[in-house]
Formats: sequence, structure tokens, C-alpha cells
Amino acid sequence: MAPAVMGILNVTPDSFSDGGRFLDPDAAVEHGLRLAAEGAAIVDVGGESTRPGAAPVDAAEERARVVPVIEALVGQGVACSIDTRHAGVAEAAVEAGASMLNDVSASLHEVAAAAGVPWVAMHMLGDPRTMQDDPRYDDVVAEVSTFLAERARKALAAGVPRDGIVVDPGIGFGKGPDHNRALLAHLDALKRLGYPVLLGVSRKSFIGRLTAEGGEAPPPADRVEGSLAAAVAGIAKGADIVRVHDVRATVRAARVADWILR
Ligand code: HH2
Repeated sequence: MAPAVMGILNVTPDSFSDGGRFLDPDAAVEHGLRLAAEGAAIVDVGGESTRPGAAPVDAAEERARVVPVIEALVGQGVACSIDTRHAGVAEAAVEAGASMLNDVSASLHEVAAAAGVPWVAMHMLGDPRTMQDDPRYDDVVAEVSTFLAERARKALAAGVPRDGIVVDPGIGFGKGPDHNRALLAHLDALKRLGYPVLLGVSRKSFIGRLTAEGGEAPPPADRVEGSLAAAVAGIAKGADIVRVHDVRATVRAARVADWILR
């Protein structure tokens, strides 16, 4: 099966790429419908930016941002995941119809078990406010793999079924450029854990750096080629789900890559 494309819908004022564009619920629902029409298998709804340096959002505020949008999208037949670090938000989102828990804290396995929804465990070093302050690893691939294996074991013990676990290296979450590159180049090491792998590279800063001209990185919305290259490289290394802003382009690229690779 071709890798699944997860479309990003940030109902936030401050996300690094699309902050403020979809804070209005009507605009958010319209964008979610567009992502689904473009081929997103699932739309990932988030109400808190986790970009480097971002300040945490009050959980009640986060819930108020995401719940109406999820209700409206699910009501129109669009599968949604909830991108959160907060148990209360995750529970409210599942209540509203979200069918997957995208957990950037990798700590909400008990919520996933109780709700009976698949759980994405993402690796992050520290928290968004400080994670890019000189992150260090002895062996980033081994440390991220060990962390995710241990979290998956905890989730199994809590009652999340084996086929309800997805792992994600957390590109850009407490990682410098060399850490990101090592994780992408060795994504097959994560695959060996035996769970589907989700990869989020879309428009991230390493792509901006690599595609800079005259020392200036293109703005996030102008990083589509680099994002496609990174997604396809990830797919070649076994990514099963790619989380992206540019859904139509990624669906097309993934289809071609998959035809060649599989
Ligand atoms: N990246 C972001 C947010 N959530 N979830 C997973 N599983 N993997 C990721 O790599 C990932 C994620 C950051 O991207 P974005 O949502 O576009 O920005 P922001 O955090 O500023 O809202």
C-alpha cells in the first residue's frame, strides 16, 4: 500500500508555517476539507504550536480551538487525528470524533488505551521552549530508537494493541541538523522496532537551510520541493505515514515513489 499522507491543520495563531491562517473555525474546516479532497488519509488537527521557543497554551484554550473543528470535519466524513500533549485535550478530541492520537510528548498511552484509538509516539528532547538549545546525543539513532521502544512497551502494558502503535523520530524536536540527517538516513533502524513509522519533515528549518539562496532561507510556504525530497527519501527508508502541509503534491510524489520502490 502506498504510504499514507497526513494533512496538517494548525488551529493556532503562531505555528511556524501557517500560524493564524486557520484560527477562525470556518477557515479551519474549509482547509481540512481541502486537504481531504487533495488525498489526505487523515487530517491532523492541532491547537498548540510546538515550534522551537513556543510558549505552552492553556489546555482549555487549546480544547476550544480544536473540538469544533474536529466535530465539523468528522461530521462531513473526514478522518481526524488530534495533535496534542495534553490528556484532557486528547480525551475531548476523541469524544468529538478524532480517530487517532498524535502525541508529541509520547506520554498519553493511557488515554489512547482507554479511548481505543491508535497512538503516535513521537520523540522530543525536552520541551518546545528549550529543545533547540544545544541538543546533544552520543548516538541519536540508538537513543531515539531505545526511547520509542521503551514507550511502545509501556503502551502495550497499558493495553494499547500492537497494531495501534506508530513511532516517529520527531524531526526538529530537540535535534540539530546532523541529528535530523542521521535519523532520516537511518529511518530503517526505527522500522526494525516493528511498528509503522510516521515522519514529519514538511517545511521544517533544515529544509529552509538547505535550500537557502544568498544566505536566506525561503519562507516555510516556499519549501515544497525540499519537503517532497525529504518525504520521498523517508518513504524510501520505510516511512508509512508522512505528515505534510502540501498534500496534493505529496500524494503525487508518494504514489510515484511507491510504484518504483515496492
Ligand atoms: N511536527 C510538528 C507538529 N506535530 N507530530 C508528529 N507526529 N511529528 C512531527 O514531526 C510533528 C508533529 C511541527 O510542525 P507544525 O505542526 O507544522 O508546526 P507547529 O508545531 O508550529 O504548529
